[in-house]
Order: sequence, then structure tokens, then C-alpha cells
Amino acid sequence: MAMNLKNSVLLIVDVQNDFLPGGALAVEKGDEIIPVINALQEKFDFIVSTQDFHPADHGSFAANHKGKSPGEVIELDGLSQILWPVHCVEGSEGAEFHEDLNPIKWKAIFQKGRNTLVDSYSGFFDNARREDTGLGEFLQREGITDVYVTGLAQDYCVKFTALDAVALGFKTYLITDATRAVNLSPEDGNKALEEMESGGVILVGSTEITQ
Ligand code: VGL
Ligand code: ZN
Repeated sequence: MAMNLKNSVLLIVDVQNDFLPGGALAVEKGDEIIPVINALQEKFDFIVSTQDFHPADHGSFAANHKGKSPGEVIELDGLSQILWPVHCVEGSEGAEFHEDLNPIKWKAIFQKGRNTLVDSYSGFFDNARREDTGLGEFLQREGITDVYVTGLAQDYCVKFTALDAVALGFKTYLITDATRAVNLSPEDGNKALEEMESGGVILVGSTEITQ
């Protein structure tokens, strides 16, 4: 199947040091997707990246809640919130993109998670859907109709980004070998795939695009 990549964006979600092996919120084998994404980048003219970017006092960090540990769930400003290790703090090395990821063709970087009181898994909206990053409008203004999602983590930011892309009316693909899951529970990655597929996301392998 040859893909027509006109009016398409390659969306690279949160391929940042803290989500890679050795990072604060490491995704197992997350580094394996970097050469896959770099090969995909050669096929797209339009590439956008998202960046998880938190202030040090962010409410999603377990360390900011006395007696709480990562993995516990609290209520944060009215929303259920999983607590995470401190990660992707603005200005830190962990928030930077992996050095092997080639950013040369990126049209824009959309940051998310800057508001202390609400987490932001999707690259389009915060988890409360109160604020919009501007990504949807940017893509629409540029004439983008098709969104190809890659990056980390499959069961959080990738899933919510892909489902929001569908909700905004984009034809949305997940490139399944260009993502990896956190798997707080072992089946989370597979469940996320099912949720995306039943939510209208089309699953493809990278070789359908690169070959
Ligand atoms: C993410 C948990 C917390 C992600 C970001 O990029 O998937 N997960 N912040
Ligand atoms: Zn985060």
C-alpha cells in the first residue's frame, strides 16, 4: 500500500530524554523508535513535535504531594490524576529531545503541561480540555488533513493525542512500530491500541510508508 503523504503531518510526541531509557519516567525500549522516526522523517515535508514541559511545582509530580508515591491517584483541581516521578521539568536535560532525533525539518514544537494545576497528555488540549495548545488550528491553517502519530508514550500522550486528532476531524494514523508504552500495568499498551483503533485511529507499520 503506497501512502499519499500530501497534506500530511508526521507528529512526534514527547521523544524526550526523561521518557527514554535512563530517564526519570523511562519507557522500556523507547530508544528503539528513534531510528524508525528518523527514517519516517525523510518521507514527510511537514513535521511537528510535542514537548512535555512542566514547571518544577507541577501537580502531577508525586514529590509535590506529601506522603504520595508515583503510581498513586489523587484528585487534582477536580480531575483524577495519576502521580508521576518528577519529569520533563522546563530547562532540564530530561525535557530535551533525544540527541539522535533529527529536528531539522520540524515546522513547530508545541509544549504542554505548563499549567501546574492540570496535566496534559494530548498534544492538542489539557486533560480538563480547558486550554488548547494551538496545534489543531495550526495544522488546519496549514491545510493538513492527515495526522501520522509517533512517539511516547503509547498508553498516555500518544493515545490521547491520536484520539483528539480524530475528534478534530483529521484522518489519523498510529505508526505502531514508532511508539512504545509505559505499561504501568502490563496490558496498558495493548489496551491503548484497542482504544485507538475503536476510536477511529488507523494502525499502520512504518514500512508501509518508508518502502
Ligand atoms: C507522559 C506521563 C506524564 C507522556 C507525559 O508523554 O506519555 N506520560 N507525562
Ligand atoms: Zn508529564
